[in-house]
Amino acid sequence: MVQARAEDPSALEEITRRLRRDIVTSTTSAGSGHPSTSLSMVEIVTVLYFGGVLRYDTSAPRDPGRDRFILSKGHGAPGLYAVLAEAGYFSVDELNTLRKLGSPLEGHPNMNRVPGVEASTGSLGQGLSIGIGHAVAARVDGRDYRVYVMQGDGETEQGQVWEAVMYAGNHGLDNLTLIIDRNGYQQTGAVDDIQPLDPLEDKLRAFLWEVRTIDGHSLSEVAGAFDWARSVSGSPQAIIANTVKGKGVSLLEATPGKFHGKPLTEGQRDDALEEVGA
Ligand SMILES: Cc1ncc(C[n+]2csc(CCOP(=O)(O)OP(=O)(O)O)c2C)c(N)n1
Ligand SMILES: [Mg+2]
Repeated sequence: MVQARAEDPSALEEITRRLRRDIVTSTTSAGSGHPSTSLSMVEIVTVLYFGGVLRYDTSAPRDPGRDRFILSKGHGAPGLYAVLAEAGYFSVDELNTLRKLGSPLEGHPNMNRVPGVEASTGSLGQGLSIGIGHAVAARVDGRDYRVYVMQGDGETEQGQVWEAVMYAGNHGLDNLTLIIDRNGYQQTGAVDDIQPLDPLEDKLRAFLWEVRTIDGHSLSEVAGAFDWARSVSGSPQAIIANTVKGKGVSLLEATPGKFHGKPLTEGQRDDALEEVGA
């Protein structure tokens, strides 16, 4: 089992550039998919897989002692695939088969076809419940693995999420960390215009969670939040990561409400790749 840790921050930054490149390239090549959703989570998955957080073994993806990362916002699949390829679960070349007929890299992650995918997600609101299953199983089996779940802020409106939040708090699941990718937008507009979440920290605390809010694009803040999460005992932890939908590609950042689920054209992709600088 490895716990990959890049030697210095610039190595992590270099990984974020490659992941952004792969997200943009694979979705344009597919002609569909969710680049803006994937771009907001890049620093978080980079630190999870390369900042010494997750314990995993690409040659034994189902090792019972591994830590679990569940992408509940399954439409962020291009971002998940990019980091799994970077980690070595499969080749980076395969990313360009995204959404193509016969490819295991479906529009939403399929745990039965892609090594490293922990849960088949895409129907929003389910990942935290699945994560709770793993967290409880760790207790029952006497294992020390940890479970990380990432969900969207729009997704956080779902009823099932709050039932799961209540359960995890009541059971003090301290091996469970929820990351909320708070990029401010859902499919049809701004979260604050549709179903505001605030006071989000207070709500989670009322359900007996420990909570921390961070800048989800600061590699050091993300790393610090995971250090903190592992130090908490007796309660599940929520990391509210303030992010920018489409981060790193100015066209997407400027129009987050319009670009949900839309890939860049080839011309826009070329500009984006220059901007990303991978
Ligand atoms: C149960 C369910 N309802 C609706 C959808 C359609 N849908 C796909 S993405 C999305 C918006 C999600 O927004 P958010 O959770 O904020 O994720 P972001 O793309 O901003 O990271 C919706 C409504 C879905 N996938 N599942
Ligand atoms: Mg969102």
